[in-house]
Amino acid sequence: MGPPGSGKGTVSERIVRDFGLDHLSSGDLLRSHIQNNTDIGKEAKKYIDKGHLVPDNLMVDLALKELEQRKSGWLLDGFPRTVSQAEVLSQNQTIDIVVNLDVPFETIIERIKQRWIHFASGRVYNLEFNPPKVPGKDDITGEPLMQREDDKPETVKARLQKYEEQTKPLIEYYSNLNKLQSFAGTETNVIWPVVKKYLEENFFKNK
Ligand code: G5P
Ligand code: MG
Repeated sequence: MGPPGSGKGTVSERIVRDFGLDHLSSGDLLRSHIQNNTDIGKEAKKYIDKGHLVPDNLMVDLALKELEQRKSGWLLDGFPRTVSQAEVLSQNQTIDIVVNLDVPFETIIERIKQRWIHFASGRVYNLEFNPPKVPGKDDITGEPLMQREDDKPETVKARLQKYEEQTKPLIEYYSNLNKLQSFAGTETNVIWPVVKKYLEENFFKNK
């Protein structure tokens, strides 16, 4: 977990690369529903475009259904995002470790301006930090990159505010359960080796 733009997607890609977990990003899942114009996508879009969270019941049903299809070893990115989502999740699944990315809002606002994504896969680029090999094109498929609708400065402001109000309480929730480890910093390349070492020593060593 972590605020919008803190690097959840970027760090998740590295965890998947190095540890081979199955990555489920709630944002990517919602965006694929929007792109396919499903009923869930139409409903979710109303909230996402304003920078609000989609309602808990919609999100929980969607995420739990996805997890049931995945046998073992998954990594959640962006879910749960409210205490009520976390409570339902814990009734259905076991969480081993919660990684919290603690990145200042000023850093996030600058990063998001430069973000481009490959919609179909969720691969994330940044014109400064990890630019695509060919400008405007996805490295793997060569398909065009896009900017997210909710990355407009006004919407980013709303997302950060919703994070403060609705998601930050989860830090205490998982801390009280002794599951949370926070990693503070402004650069993913500095945070990542520390996250990796922590996961190796505290989780994957016994797997
Ligand atoms: P999402 O899609 O989960 P957010 O807002 O939580 O959206 P986001 O924006 O996807 O999170 P991130 O994954 O944390 O950000 O960050 P990232 O994409 O890896 O990195 C951000 C940018 O910074 C990228 O361009 C990356 O390349 C760059 N970058 C990374 N590290 C560095 C660095 O060190 N330096 C620099 N310069 N750049 C760097 O959710 C979207 C919406 O869906 C709904 C909500 O409406 C939400 O707003 N939603 C939910 N609603 C209810 N409940 C849930 N559980 C929901 N999940 C999603
Ligand atoms: Mg993301």
